[in-house]
Amino acid sequence: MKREKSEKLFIEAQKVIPGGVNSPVRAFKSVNMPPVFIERGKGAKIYDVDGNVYTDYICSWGPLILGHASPIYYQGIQEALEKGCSYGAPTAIEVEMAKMITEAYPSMEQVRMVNSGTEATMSALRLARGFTGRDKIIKFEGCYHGHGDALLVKSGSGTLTFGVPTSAGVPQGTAKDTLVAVYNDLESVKALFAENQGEIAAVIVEPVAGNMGVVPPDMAFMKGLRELTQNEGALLIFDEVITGFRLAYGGAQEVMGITPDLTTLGKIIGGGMPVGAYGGRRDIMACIAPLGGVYQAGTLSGNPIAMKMGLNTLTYLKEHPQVYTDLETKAIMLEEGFKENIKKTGTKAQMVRFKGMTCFFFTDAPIIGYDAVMTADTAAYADYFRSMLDAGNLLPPAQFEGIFLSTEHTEADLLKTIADHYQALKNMK
Ligand code: KE4
Repeated sequence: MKREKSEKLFIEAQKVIPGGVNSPVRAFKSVNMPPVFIERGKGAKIYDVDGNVYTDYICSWGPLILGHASPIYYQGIQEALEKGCSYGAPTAIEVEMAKMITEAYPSMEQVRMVNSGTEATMSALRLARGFTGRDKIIKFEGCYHGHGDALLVKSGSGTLTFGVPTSAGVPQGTAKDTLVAVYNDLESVKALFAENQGEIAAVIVEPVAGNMGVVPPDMAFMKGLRELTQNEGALLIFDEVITGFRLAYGGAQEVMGITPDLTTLGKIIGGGMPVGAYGGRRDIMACIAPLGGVYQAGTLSGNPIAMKMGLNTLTYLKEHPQVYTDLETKAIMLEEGFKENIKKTGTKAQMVRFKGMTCFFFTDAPIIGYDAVMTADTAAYADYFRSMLDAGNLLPPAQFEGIFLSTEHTEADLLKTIADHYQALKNMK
């Protein structure tokens, strides 16, 4: 495939944007090629500026559960725009959105809209600290919760891909209050609580880890976290920015039957527009300004146009619950096809799945946590990525990211991807 226009754009972009991109994973650095620049998307297809078409398995990193440019997102947007696009004052649609979210997530008795998943997790941490009066937090190595200082410690996603799990620029004074445990290892959490008696405000966790590739949760671990935080007077924060409205309409907490104290959301709730949210128990949310002393604000929080696109998306998902069984069926099809290919080619790799979330790892170590993920052959992933791209499949350009599916991926799309996957593995032999 030729990609001259993308290559030219990338040269231009790098003159005025650091690394030529507005988010590091988009740079395709770990797959050793210049990034493709996108012209447009429709359904499960995405078109680059050179006219190449790909089946899209990034889906904007999760928001586009209904695929690209679905008319469902856009219902009533023209009318909304004609009334204006931002007021800096409350609007009825923000109340509608808050009702939609709190009804879908009973643990979220109240919710505050923000503009990204990062803002959601940053705010949830500040709230947990303000509510408990404690400074320390626990996160898990390889989990990514956005780029807030306190969370860029041994994190995942792009920080893992680029080898900066603990980012430069995070003051030691901040990082010292971020304790890091091992995902799926409850003992590692208990040890931190024992060493920091009465000092831990919260544990923040991705209920299904999606930022070191996909690492399924051990249910005893998840239930143990709930019990441990309860006993220790710390808050349990479920970061459902990926899993919210994707794993199920009610997210991982519905699937697992676990009630966190706070939840963070993003991605799908904006329908492709910049939206995040955090919320939880009423007594905790009562600490948030203007009610309480924990400050958090935002010029464009609850933006009426973003709310309309988000509300359109959530309304559709609420009215079409079969979306979730369909997504899981597609993920199973991909999983079975990829596993068949691994067997036929004898490739040292595996396909991991948790409901609709999947990831193809170039390692045969059992994917139970961070250490296993780190055995993956990222050079092999890069070769595989380029081969799949040339065959018309846009996969996440990094081993430590999950595959995202949408309602628009058809059986024919998946069958072709499975066939391309076989060819890619065979060519690597
Ligand atoms: P944003 O600030 O990017 O909207 O959300 C941060 C965030 C928080 N929590 C979880 C569990 C997340 O996965 C994310 C962001 N996810 C990455 C993809 N793995 C965003 C992609 C990017 O950084 O460009």
